[in-house]
This record gives sequence, C-alpha cells and structure tokens, in this order.
Amino acid sequence: MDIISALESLAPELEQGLNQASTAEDLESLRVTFLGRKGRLASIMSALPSLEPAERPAAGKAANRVKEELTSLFEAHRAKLLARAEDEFVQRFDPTLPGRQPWEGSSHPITLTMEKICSVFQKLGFDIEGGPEVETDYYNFEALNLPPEHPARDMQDTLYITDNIVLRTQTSAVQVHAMERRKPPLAIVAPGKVYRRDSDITHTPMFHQVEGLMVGENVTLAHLRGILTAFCQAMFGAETRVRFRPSFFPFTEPSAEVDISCCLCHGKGHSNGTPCRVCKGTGWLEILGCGMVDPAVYAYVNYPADITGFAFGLGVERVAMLTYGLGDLRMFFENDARFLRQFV
Ligand code: 2U9
Repeated sequence: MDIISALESLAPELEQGLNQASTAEDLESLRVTFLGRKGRLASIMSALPSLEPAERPAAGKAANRVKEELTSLFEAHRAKLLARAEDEFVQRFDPTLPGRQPWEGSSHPITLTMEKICSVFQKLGFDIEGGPEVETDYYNFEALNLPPEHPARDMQDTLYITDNIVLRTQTSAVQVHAMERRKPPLAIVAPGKVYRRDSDITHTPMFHQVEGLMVGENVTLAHLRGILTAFCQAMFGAETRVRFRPSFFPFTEPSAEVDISCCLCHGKGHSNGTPCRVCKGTGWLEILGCGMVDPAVYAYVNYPADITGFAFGLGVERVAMLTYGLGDLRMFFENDARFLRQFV
C-alpha cells in the first residue's frame, strides 16, 4: 500500500475506534495509538525519506491534512463525551434535596444561664439594667460604702486603668447609677462581665455576675428571703431547699450567704456510700450573697434616710456549672465548638 492511501485509511479507522470510546481513558489510549510519538501517523511519516524526492511534497501535504483531520475528530469526540457527562450529572442531580446545613452557632452556656437568671427576676418584677465595664473608683468602691483606705478593698484584687479608673470588680456600680437616675421604689438586676486580678483553676480574670437591688418604703429582710427563695426554686427546681447563713459585705448590713440543697445528691451529701462530688458531702451549695443595703449607700445617692432595701449578687459561671453538671470552669473560655454546640 502506498503512503497516501495508508494515510487516508487512518481517519475512518479512528472514527471506528472513537465510536467504541466512552471514557477519557479510551480517548487517551486512541490518541496515543494514532497521534503519539510512536503512533500510526508517526510510523507512516517515518517512511517519507524513502520516497522519491518528487513524491515527497504531496505525501507531506497529505500527512499534515490527515493530522489535522485526526485532531479535529478527537476534539469533536472529547466535546461529545463531556456534554454527555454533564447531561447525566444534571439528570442525576436533585435540586430538591436539602443542602448540607452549616452549624449556625448557638448561645454560649453563660449567656443562656444569665438569660435564665434575668428572666426569673423579670417575672418577679425586676427591670434589667446595664452599664460600662470601665468605672471610676467612686462608683466601683466609694459609693458602695468602701471609702479610700477601707480595709475591705483588699477583699478584691482590682485591675486598675489609672489611679482613679478601674475595670469593674462587681456590677454594683450599675445600681448606683440607676439610683442616681431613678427615685424609689426600684427593683433592678444588673447582669454583666466583671474583672479581678485572679487566675487559677477556679478563678478567671473576667467572669459574669448578676446583681440585684430592691429599694422602697418598708422593704424588709422578709422580702429578701421570699424573693431569693423563689428565685432559687425557679432556677433549680421547686423541691430545692434554701438556707441563709450570716455573713459580711461592706455594702450590706445585715448580710447573708444563701445555700441551696445540692442539685446532685438532693441534700443527702452522699450517694452509694461515697461523698457527693458536687457538694463535697455537705449536702449544700453556696449560690448567692445578699443583705440589707447599708444606709450609708443611700446617703451617696441622696435617697431619703428612712428608705430600706436589699441587694444580692451571684456568679454566673458557678450557677452554669451547677445547672449543666460541669466540673471545669475553663471549658467556658476555650470556645471549643464541640462543647459549645451541646447547649440549647
Ligand atoms: C448596691 C448595694 C449593694 C451586691 C451584693 C453580694 C452580696 C455578693 C458575690 C456573689 C458571688 C460576688 O460574684 S461573686 O463573687 N456578691 O455576695 N453582692 S450583696 O450588693 C449591693 C449592690 C449594689 C448599690
């Protein structure tokens, strides 16, 4: 067979091959067979030098034409396979199936606990108040009956910004501002972040408090007891027992600490003969500090001398650990999504 007819037989043969080719691999192996460096076209071309010089130009031209023809056959078939694959994908694709849902985030357990605490007090008639985390010495200490040099200032390790400006060590300043703005009677809770120079396994330099204040004519220790008992039972369950122990705070007199019966062992102190790990065997958990507001505080905000009221404070991290049964405070601050997504 002469070279020209050998060349011309290539395209029909390739077409036959392509008719059987249904994958990218089939296509590639045909390309190597026909157009590769050691393929059919190359091997026919290698015979060119053996032709008579007069025959070479025609054979060369034919070879180029065949090469173009083969290439365009390949490209056409490649496009056809691609279109078919796209078609099949579109047919298999069900646009009505739900997409993969990204986690849209959720409220932090501290936020949830703070919201729950506030909602209980709101139902008891308290308003929510807020205020700045940076305070003057006057609002953080002095107006709360902690004048300069008062030894009780040592009770808190304060983060100072200047001599006169501090990161608030408690949310009490919010109540002082509220009393300056509003006349009695008044019932408010102040949730928020507070800061102390303290960092170990049970203390973080920033934590959350909810403090409260109820002031009016004839507000008594009985109101304090009733309101805080109602709060503890709304928060930890109606069967919760509540006890008040005498204590001391510079801004309240008398003062008390409030314990609830342990939410794990229900006050028994043990289960199966081993001491309860939550209350350490005592049956009680300290949950709140409280007291009747010291009259000295009313003088700072120009309230009448015969006004009375009570105040209380609680640490939100502690309440959250008890509600969710957590043993390590640091989990709240690690922001591990596997931990955080468990709270709703
Ligand atoms: C005003 C007057 C009095 C707020 C109070 C406590 C008792 C208390 C602690 C609980 C745990 C702080 O987070 S904690 O470490 N707080 O025990 N707080 S009475 O008394 C006030 C507040 C404002 C004007």
